[in-house]
Amino acid sequence: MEIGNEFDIAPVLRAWALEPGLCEIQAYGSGHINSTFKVSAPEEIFLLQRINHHIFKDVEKLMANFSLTTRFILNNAPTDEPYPTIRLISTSSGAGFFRSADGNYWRAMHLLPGSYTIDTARNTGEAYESGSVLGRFYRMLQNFKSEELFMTLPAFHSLGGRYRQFESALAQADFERISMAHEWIEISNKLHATLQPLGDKIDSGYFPLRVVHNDPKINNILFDSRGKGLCMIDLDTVMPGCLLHDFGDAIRTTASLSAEDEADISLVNVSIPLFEAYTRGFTGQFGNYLSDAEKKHLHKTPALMAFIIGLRFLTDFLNNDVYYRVHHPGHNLQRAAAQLTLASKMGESEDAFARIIQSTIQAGQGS
Ligand code: GN1
Ligand code: MG
Repeated sequence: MEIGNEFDIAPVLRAWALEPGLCEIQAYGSGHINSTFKVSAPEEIFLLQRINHHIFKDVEKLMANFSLTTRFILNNAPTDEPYPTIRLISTSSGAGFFRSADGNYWRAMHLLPGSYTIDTARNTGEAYESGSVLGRFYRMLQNFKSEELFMTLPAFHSLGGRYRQFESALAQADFERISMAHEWIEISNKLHATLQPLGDKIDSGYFPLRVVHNDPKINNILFDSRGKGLCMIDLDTVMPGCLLHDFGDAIRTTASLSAEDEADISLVNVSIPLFEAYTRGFTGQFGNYLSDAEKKHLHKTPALMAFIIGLRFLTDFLNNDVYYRVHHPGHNLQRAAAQLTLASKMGESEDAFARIIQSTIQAGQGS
């Protein structure tokens, strides 16, 4: 990717007192919203990220959430259990981010040497580590007061809200896009009817309000060079919310055998061994803190989250791709098809999920 064509990077590097001619820049990661670059500067290799302020409309508040949570973790992580959360690099004037003359917002973060991310779990060890990292992240933030955080994206995972956005996209979409998406619109309506009771229960405030990540998909877990899970990354959506959304989102990406945008939907399937490993890792760290209501509903959340994400991709397709970065025409529809297929498969697996959750928690494999 030619960064120079998209953004004027030189003033950004200078804000960190770097000489642009001495830095090598490469596109990094697979996020759909922000733009991330790996910068190899003479003294350090680090990450530079453009925050998408069309989506994160209040960057000051987003950065305040980021600083509050990472500072809390750094100050409170037990010494016998280090949790190396991501850390910001201040600009040379001491600010947490830089606003360039073209109106873009940038921040820099340390890159832990040798660390890496993955887009799908390649074995049960990686799934276990991923679950364990999410559980540790929650424990690190257990005593953090959620009222201190700004609600930067209100109703982020509200099924009711997302369904209304889908309905209004459908009401104004092009005829051509509606006919291309026809099958997936029908499937969405059926999935909505099945999943609405759980969505409404969450939206009604039935479950505990906690500090949650809101985007704990597998590529937001950082691993060290030996394959050990280190920490959660991409903290932009950390807000007060419902743990069930996180568990479901993690499972939709960790216990699925295919990519989020798998083009061949016959390959979209659920892996029970990967589910079991993730759940063991997660409950091992956080099983003792789950409420009874949470325990009773965890098994239904992978279908719910695959549906919510699939519906959002479909909505964006109907809106002519204004939200997620797409890599080819029809990409959002392809993503929607994969996630809506996955939602059905996750739903078919929920009895197996329930048994595994119950036995994992009962075995107390965790605490
Ligand atoms: C977006 O940008 P990225 O890839 O971290 C989205 C998440 C979705 C995810 C689907 C702010 O996250 O909610 O789950 O795509 N983030 C936002 O992969 O909408
Ligand atoms: Mg994200």
